[in-house]
Amino acid sequence: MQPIVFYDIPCKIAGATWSPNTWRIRYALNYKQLPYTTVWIEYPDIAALYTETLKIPPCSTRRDGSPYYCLPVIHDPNTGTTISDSPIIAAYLDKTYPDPERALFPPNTHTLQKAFRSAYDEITGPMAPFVIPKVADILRAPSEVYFVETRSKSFGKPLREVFPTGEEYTEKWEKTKNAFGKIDAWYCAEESGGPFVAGRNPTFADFVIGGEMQWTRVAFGEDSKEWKEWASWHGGRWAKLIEDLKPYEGEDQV
Ligand SMILES: N[C@@H](CCC(=O)N[C@@H](CS)C(=O)NCC(=O)O)C(=O)O
Repeated sequence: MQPIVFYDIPCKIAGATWSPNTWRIRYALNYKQLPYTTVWIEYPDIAALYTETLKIPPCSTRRDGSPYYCLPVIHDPNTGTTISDSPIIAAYLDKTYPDPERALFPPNTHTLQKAFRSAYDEITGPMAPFVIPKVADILRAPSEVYFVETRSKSFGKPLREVFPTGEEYTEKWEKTKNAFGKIDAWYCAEESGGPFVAGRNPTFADFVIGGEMQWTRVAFGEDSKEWKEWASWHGGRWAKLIEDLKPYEGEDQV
């Protein structure tokens, strides 16, 4: 099998990968033991990757109607397929390389996992003003400029002013902890038999949360006050999740 080409966004921390959405597919490729090589693309070059290099349609449409070009994207030279959007990529990998022992979507879980992602996204909003401003600090120069500009626009104020301070910090941090408390309560290891959402083996749902935990840890920094607290929440569930997914991190990092 020829290696799959996996497009990811670099950062300036040696050996670290940070993007929550690309982590989903990095984990998936490693879990399914599929060979791949990473091609690193800075944010401002993603649009040209779609329109000029790969000639594929945009991943989706932004609220203002403009095309949304984003990563992850994969090109599979074995089938000639080039696709974007992590759930679609994951479904493609399961279909093209079926392995019942390593299914991202075990039988009949597509709908449940879609509902899971939607509920997860609805609950975890409060983390955004803490994590997103920190991402700007870890990006390389061309991506940093793009990121600060686009995220300032979406927050409606300069990104440097988004990170909460004073009472707002305490209140929003508590909200973030409570949001993850709700997710923590979803897990029922006694019934499912394992550390993961569906039990003993990880599924795409775990790669969604695992990707966000990697994002959070790398953006805050391992030794930051924020990550140390976060890692201690809910019996250490979030740090343990990263640990449990370690076998699927792979070695192909910047
Ligand atoms: N629905 C997409 C979302 C991917 C996404 O938003 N990726 C971010 C990086 S984490 C991106 O490339 N953003 C491009 C931009 O902000 O211009 C997926 O699940 O793959």
